[in-house]
Amino acid sequence: MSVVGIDVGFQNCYIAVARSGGIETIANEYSDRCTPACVSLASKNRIIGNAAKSQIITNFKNTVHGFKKFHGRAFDDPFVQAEKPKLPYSLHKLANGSTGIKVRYLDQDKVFTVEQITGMLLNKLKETSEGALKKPVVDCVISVPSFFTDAERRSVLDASQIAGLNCLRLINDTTAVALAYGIYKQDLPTPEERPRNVVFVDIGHSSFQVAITAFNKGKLKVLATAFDPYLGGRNLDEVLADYFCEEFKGKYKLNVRDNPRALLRLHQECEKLKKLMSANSSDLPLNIECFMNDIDVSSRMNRAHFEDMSAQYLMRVEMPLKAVLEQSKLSRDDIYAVEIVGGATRIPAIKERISKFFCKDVSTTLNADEAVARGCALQCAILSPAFKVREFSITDVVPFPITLRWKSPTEDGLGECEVFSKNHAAPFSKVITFHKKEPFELEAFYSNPQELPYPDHRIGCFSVQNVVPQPDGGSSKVKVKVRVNIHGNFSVSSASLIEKQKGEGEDMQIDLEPVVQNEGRVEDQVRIDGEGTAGEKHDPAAGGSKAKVKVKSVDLPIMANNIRQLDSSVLIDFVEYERQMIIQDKLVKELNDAKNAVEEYVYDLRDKLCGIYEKYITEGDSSQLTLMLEETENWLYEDGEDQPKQVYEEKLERLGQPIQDRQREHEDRPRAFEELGKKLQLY
Ligand code: ATP
Ligand code: K
Ligand code: MG
Repeated sequence: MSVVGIDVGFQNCYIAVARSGGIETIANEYSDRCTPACVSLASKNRIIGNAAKSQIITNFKNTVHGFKKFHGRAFDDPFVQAEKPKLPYSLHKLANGSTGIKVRYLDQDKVFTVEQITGMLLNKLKETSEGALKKPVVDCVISVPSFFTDAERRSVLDASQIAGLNCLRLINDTTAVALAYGIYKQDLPTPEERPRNVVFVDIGHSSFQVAITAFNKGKLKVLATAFDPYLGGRNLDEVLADYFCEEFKGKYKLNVRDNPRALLRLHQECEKLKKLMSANSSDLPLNIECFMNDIDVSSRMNRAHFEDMSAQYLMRVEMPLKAVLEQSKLSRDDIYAVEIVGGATRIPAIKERISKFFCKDVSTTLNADEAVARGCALQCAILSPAFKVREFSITDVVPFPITLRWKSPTEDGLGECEVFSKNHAAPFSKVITFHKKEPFELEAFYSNPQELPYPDHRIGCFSVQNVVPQPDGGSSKVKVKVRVNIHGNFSVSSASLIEKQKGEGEDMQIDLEPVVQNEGRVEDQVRIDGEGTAGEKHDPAAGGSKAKVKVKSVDLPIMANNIRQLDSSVLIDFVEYERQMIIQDKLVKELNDAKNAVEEYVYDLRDKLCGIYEKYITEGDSSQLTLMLEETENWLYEDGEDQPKQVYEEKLERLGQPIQDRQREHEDRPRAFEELGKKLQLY
């Protein structure tokens, strides 16, 4: 079993694994621990991660980045529509209304779903971790923003399945950070003592999240979360880019906005400049050669000016901090530390504002880039039976309250009940009792549409089937279990009908109204810690009546409708399609390797002919060989540009032949030849 944690950022992804005695952030094939969230589609293959990032400019129409927040969103979603004009690639409305990404792939127009694109990225990260662990990777934990709604979470889970991953938990970014912070702390208060309250702030490229977490020995409990889902480092890149666009319009008469390639380059340069300004308050240059219409552009910027222009964004830093503190009902004095992570917390003006709000220096004891991935890996280790970690319990919160609604014989014909209040503990299950004579529907939705960073507050519809009246014609007691699971997804997870046995009934009052035993009755709350114990029910109400009356419980089927998730048949097709694309990529890689081997051989032998082989080869032979190498090189750029793998392999063999022949002729087999012989055997 693999223990892998994946931080899928809007811009940057990190992987941490559990390996001999610890959690380790691992590097990819470029020796880079950061893998850009970037997927480039080409005429023969896909290019993902670091190599894709370098395609952003050259193949901008088919290089997909900045797609994380399209998960679970319709094409007509206001957020998607607002992003669309800023993207260098095209979006496309899919038949089911969701957001598709339109690119050229294998010389054809192709529309991918966002689940497929993230699936590609996750597959790349999976391969990287397999390379590091030297074994297949299936189980993992993946991070999501704490403000992701049901639909967005389901969409990320679908993506993980497309990549062949088994996601044990979608964990909120800030919860992962809290785990990475707390699990190794030796000096946490005992469970009887007052907890240690720590604030975690994560500001990345696209969003701002904050959580207040209470720690005691062996456990962490998230008290509250808050966010600005639309505030991150990228807003500040845009501020700079907007400024320079205007400046270049006047100074160089350049309309940068009309040139996607130039605009992308400007954005990249602005991001570099922004990072430089974090460490340097003096005037800094911006120079881009051959920027547009063969013109070199240059300008200057400094921190004070930058902060001035960014005021509208910097102003927003305080709001989530205020919200989280209020919700937690703590005062500033109750806060032990404010830990900051995420790239954008390196910006001095942002750091200052956080520090000023809490009247405390911010702490940077965690690795700002890797803490989320490390927390994910720790959570994976905790959930994995194959791995031993210290006991640590994690209680997260429900960020947006959830309400159930049903038809009822009341005045307005509807009954409703908020089943999960804001910041309710999660994962969690509750049992609700209804009195019904026939099958009924429960509609689930987020209670406060106005606070939701998502345009549709509906979660789904759950119909409880096979409900029948009691033999005497009265209503049956139906116990329904609602649940926010380990991924933060809501469902009506089970239902059962309580059949009264003989010996009671007539004298019992039948309530025609659906009765909801809500939160007020603590004994009806059932805490579920993991997926495995879902079947367990602790219901003293039923237990109490059992003493007097015999009851039999019959499980009822539940049909879930309008849940925003890929159909299982579609998912199966996507899994298969991903597999085909992996094979295609592998074939292209092998082909490229075979071609590169010929090229390398040419360069290598040419070097050696004027080097170590010089004294063993006659001048005639040498010039004959040199000619042959030259011919091969030309061939590689012309007819040999695009050949099947076999052609390159044969070519390499033929190239090696004359050397092998000479080698055989040579009596005392000098070492150089022996080495060469060995090398040739490799092919
Ligand atoms: P998200 O969390 O929104 O999904 P992410 O996880 O990909 O995004 P991070 O890797 O945490 O984001 O942060 C990336 C952002 O941080 C970028 O906007 C980057 O420019 C910015 N950043 C990184 N280092 C610095 C720095 N030294 N100064 C200013 N900004 C920085
Ligand atoms: K990240
Ligand atoms: Mg992040």
